[in-house]
This record gives sequence, structure tokens and C-alpha cells, in this order.
Amino acid sequence: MSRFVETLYDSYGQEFEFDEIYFERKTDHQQLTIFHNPVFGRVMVLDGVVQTTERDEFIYHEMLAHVPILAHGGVTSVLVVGGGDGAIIREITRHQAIRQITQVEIDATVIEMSRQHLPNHSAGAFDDPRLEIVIGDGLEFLQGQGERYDLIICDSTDPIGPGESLFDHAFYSAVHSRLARGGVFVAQNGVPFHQLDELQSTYRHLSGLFGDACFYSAAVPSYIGGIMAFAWASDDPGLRKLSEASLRERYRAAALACRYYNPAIHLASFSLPEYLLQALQEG
Ligand code: AG3
Repeated sequence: MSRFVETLYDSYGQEFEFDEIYFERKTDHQQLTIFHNPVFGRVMVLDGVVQTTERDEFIYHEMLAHVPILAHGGVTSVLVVGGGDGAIIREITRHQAIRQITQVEIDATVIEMSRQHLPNHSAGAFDDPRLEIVIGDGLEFLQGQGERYDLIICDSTDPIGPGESLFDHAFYSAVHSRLARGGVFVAQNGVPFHQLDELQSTYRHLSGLFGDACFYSAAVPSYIGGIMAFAWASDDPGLRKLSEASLRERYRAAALACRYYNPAIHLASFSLPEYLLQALQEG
């Protein structure tokens, strides 16, 4: 077996054995690798950083999709930035009340190769008639003219390479301008034990633009190093103050069968450990 060593952090990281490589090439935007590991199944890597694995992707994708959708309660239109593997749109399409999904992905090869080599991620969602795919830059798309969305989900890489522009003020400000009244924005925001600057800078931007900005979290084993933070921003602070009973009612009505998400986890995920709360206050 050969070994892949992740290069995300200096002086620390994780390694995977692989017994098969399905794809390895430089696309127009980044280096894309998809291999098989006996523990995690198929693993997608972009520029040396693990993006998603078959074994634990449900944790990340259920939390990034169902938390905002069920908190909002009336989402009909969603914009996804990134998410080329298709798992976020798979979770979104499970909500029958959502009428329209637009996905802006910069790298067409990520979509093509995920359809081919990670078919369980999209599970048919790319063929959903409610989905429109735009191949292009997320920041440019948001800064252009267009409609507003009830929910904007940013499922990006880390702020290195093509994902960099999705973490600065211009992006968050464009997001704010393209959200419908009562809308919500969520985004993957890295593993804060190792990427504390990223948490602090996102918080500075979002709390300056939105009436309510915070983070929720989940532990995703292949995003090694502790809990992953998801950014949350909305002008309606009430969206994250729902009771467990009303979330349970919405969850039941949506008829989802989740493997990580449930209404108790939903509420608990907004509680952050003290070292992160302090960092937000100081940052
Ligand atoms: N989503 C985020 C990967 C972030 C990895 N970063 C990290 N471990 N700090 C990738 C796409 C999943 N659909």
C-alpha cells in the first residue's frame, strides 16, 4: 500500500494508506486526487488537503444543510457555493419544500470526477430538476445582479488557493446583499483548534455585517484536529433560538432519516467551548 500525507498544517497532520487511485490530475484550478482507503472508503483530496471521505461525509453534509434549513423553516431557494462533490445538494434535495437550488462551483472537473468516482456523494442529486449549475467564481456570481436566496451555503476548501476569496469581507458583504429577508448564511470554517485566525477573522467580518453571527460545530474525523466550525450569520437572531420541540416538529414533517443530525444535536452544536468563546471576544 502507498501512503498519502496531508499537507494542511505545519509539523502535524494525518496520513492515509491507499490501495487504489481513481483519479489524479491537475485541473484548471487545483490538484485533484481521489483514492481508496480501507477505513474511510473513497477519499477526495484537493491541493494536498482532504476534502471528503465516504465514511464520514454524512456528519459534515447533514450539519451544513439541515441545521439552517430546519432553523429557517421556510426555505424555498438555496444557493450553494462550491460543493462540487454533490453531497450538499443531495441533502438539500431531500427537502421537498425547496423549489430552487443554484450551485456555483469553480471547477467543473471536480463535479465530473465526483459523479464518476464518488457516486454515493451526489446519489442522483445532479439530475434533480430543481438544480441549476453555474461553473464560475462564487464571489463574482454573488457580486453580479440576480435574485435573493433564503439560504446561502458555502461548502468550500480552506482559504488557500481557489477558496481564498470566499473568506474575505467582499464575499461576506456580497452574501449579505443576496440574502432574502430572514435569510441565513452558513459556511465551513475550518478546524479552529488549528485555524483560530480563520475563526476570528470570519467572526469580525460577519458580526460587522449581520445582526447575528456565531458558529456551530461538529467533529468530523477526517478533518483531523478537533471540532470543525461552521459559520452562521443572519439578521434574525430568533432563527437559532427555536425550542427543541419545534425543531422536532419540523424534522418530523421533513421526513428525514439522518445519521448524525437530530434536533438535540442541532441545539447543542451552537454551544462552543470556552477557549473559542474567548478567542472570539479577543479577536
Ligand atoms: N469541505 C471542507 C473541507 C475542509 C477541510 N479543512 C480542514 N480540515 N481544515 C470540502 C467539501 C466537502 N463537500
